[in-house]
Amino acid sequence: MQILPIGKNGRINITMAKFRYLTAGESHGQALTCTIDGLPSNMPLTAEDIDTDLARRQKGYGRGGRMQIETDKAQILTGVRLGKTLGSPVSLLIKNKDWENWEEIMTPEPRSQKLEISNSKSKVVSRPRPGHADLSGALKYDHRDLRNILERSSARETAARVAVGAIAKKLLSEFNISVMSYVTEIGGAGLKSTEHRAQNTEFKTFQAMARKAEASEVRCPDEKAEASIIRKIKSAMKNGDTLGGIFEVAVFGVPVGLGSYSQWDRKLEAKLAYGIMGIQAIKGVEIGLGFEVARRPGSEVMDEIYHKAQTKKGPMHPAGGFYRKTNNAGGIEGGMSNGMPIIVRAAMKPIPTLKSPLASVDINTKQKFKAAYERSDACAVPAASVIGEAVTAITIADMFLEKFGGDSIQEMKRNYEGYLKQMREF
Ligand code: EPS
Repeated sequence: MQILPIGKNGRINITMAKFRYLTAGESHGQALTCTIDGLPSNMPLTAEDIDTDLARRQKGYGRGGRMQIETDKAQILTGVRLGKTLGSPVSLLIKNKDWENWEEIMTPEPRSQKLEISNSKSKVVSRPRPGHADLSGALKYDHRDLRNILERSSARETAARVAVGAIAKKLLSEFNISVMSYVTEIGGAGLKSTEHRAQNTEFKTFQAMARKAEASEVRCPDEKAEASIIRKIKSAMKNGDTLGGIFEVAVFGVPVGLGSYSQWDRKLEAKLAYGIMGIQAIKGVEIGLGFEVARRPGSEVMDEIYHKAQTKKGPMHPAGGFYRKTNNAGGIEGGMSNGMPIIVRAAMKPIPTLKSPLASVDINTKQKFKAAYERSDACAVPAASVIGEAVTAITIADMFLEKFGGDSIQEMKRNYEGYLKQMREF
């Protein structure tokens, strides 16, 4: 880990991520791009590894017309040669097919007075949508056209984040760590009881749920729940309304000891919540049993500790043979992974772009109006679940690099094996 020194301006030290990335791009601009720094060399990586997740993010019942236009594909621009990472920054390009319909409006070129086009044709937006970044963004950045805000605050940006997440997953897969997700609720319908709560510790159970989710139009692993969710979305669409929901991400194979109890900004829950809360429209995060811990006595919350002796020749156990029969902690105790599956749950609010718009005020005339409506999705919770996987994978990859980081994948594997040996001999 690198520490930024205290600057003359008195800023405090902050820990710097090992896996760093930035995304760029507007929703109807030419393309999305991202740059990733901190990947080891010699890691196999192809565009197909990324495109699979890009396609998964585009699916879901309740998506609007835009997804009929786009077929997201990543072009690897830098940092990879002959199918393997070089150890240099990896940068990606994802083209917006819709750009050709927006070129005149979104062009970076200055527009000459002569060619000035009318407000309706230039798609100037002056009626902010309640719940969107429109109004606060316009006031903050001093824009009179809300398009200058909504183009970047749009969830289109998450395509780039999913691409970064696919690379993080690829790195984790080198260490047999897998990330999966499914939707539990949409608009109040779905798996509401504790049956979906991640107290189960079995990889196979989660894998079966994730497989079912993959085949579901709303990424829900339960057929009855899926049907009730689809009914809800249909009715919301009919009413010109939108719906939010809840998804759960599970990570398997994480060794003991990612994160640390020693400082607030090194705690694994804190890092995971930071990543998840950074997704557009997310309003809540839970780890493991989540808010339910507040309703139960300690005896029904803590996961009791057991041990199974390890044979010297047997497979290395990530927690030296220590295990739990329950996983209320969601795989994290004291800010550190404990060897059990990591379970993160998140709540997404409904999309603020409503076909039956809500009350708003025109920023120019200050008159009451109905908010602007732009083509949008009625529900994007299934997509959010794939984005949740991506940001969770990025956080785990970052913490993994912090603990086992090396310049090459071979060096990381040596470091990791040494740690597993330490666990076995503990
Ligand atoms: C979005 C509005 C819609 C969504 C978009 C997010 O786009 P458009 O305005 O082009 O119809 O489809 O999501 C994506 C483009 C995507 O790739 O997920 C918004 O306002 O946030």
